[in-house]
Amino acid sequence: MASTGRLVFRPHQQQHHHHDPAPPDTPTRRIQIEQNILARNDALAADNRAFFAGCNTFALNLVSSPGSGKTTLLVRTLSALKGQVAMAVIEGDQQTDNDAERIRATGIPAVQINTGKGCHLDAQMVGHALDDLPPLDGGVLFIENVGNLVCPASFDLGEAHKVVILSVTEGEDKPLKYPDMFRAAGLMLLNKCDLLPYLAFDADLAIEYAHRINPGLQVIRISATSGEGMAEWLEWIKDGCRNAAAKQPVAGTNV
Ligand SMILES: Nc1nc2c(ncn2[C@@H]2O[C@H](COP(=O)(O)OP(=O)(O)O)[C@@H](O)[C@H]2O)c(=O)[nH]1
Ligand SMILES: [Mg+2]
Repeated sequence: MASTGRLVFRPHQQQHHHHDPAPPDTPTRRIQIEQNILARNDALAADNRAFFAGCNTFALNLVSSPGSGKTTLLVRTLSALKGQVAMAVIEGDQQTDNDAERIRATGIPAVQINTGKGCHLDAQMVGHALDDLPPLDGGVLFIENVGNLVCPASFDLGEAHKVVILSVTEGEDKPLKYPDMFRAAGLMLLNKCDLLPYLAFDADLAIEYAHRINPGLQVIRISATSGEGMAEWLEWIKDGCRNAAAKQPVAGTNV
């Protein structure tokens, strides 16, 4: 596994409601199974969070529809921060390790997780992937989730923040249609802003909708292509790394 850096999760290994084999599939039973899965995930996410705290790692869970520009933004971000901040990437997709290959081309280590039929990463998958990554003391771990605005909202991975990427080609009302995701996020990147002159997309309206769902949501207008907004995003990441480190007790002091 370490040799290819790619983890494949087959359905029989997954704790996922779509594959539960229990025969009496009543609504009550289904709710019970979902609650058990989420409780188990939350416990493993707490383990990941404790691990990140113990090694001063700022972990970000990047969530969006397919094609909003997560990997493109990541590649640009890694190239900009390389040499300043320790970084690694966990890539989630149903199939292929194309995105991990794109990340590795920057020289930053990446592990690909293939979820098979699964529509999201879970805390257990991320915990396994951490075994294949170098320590990142004071650095940042980017987790690119499976492209999907629904399921990843419910699964805590132990991250400091979910970062939701909405691109201007997707329609202003996505925050209203998929409120759980926008409620769960700490930052929204409004990507592909370079295309605004060619579209009827109303960026102010999209941001207003996002704030209707989550009034405290921070928003950065960005373009992975033109570089607009990149400086603000990079500062946000560096601030997060500093805060993650500041939360740690200083070694050798007894307060
Ligand atoms: N015009 C424009 N295209 C972008 C931008 N970011 C990504 N793309 C394009 O959007 C497509 C999907 O990008 P990708 O990074 O694979 O999206 P992902 O599925 O979210 O990882 C690619 O063709 C990118 O070149 C951007 O800021 N502006
Ligand atoms: Mg991608």
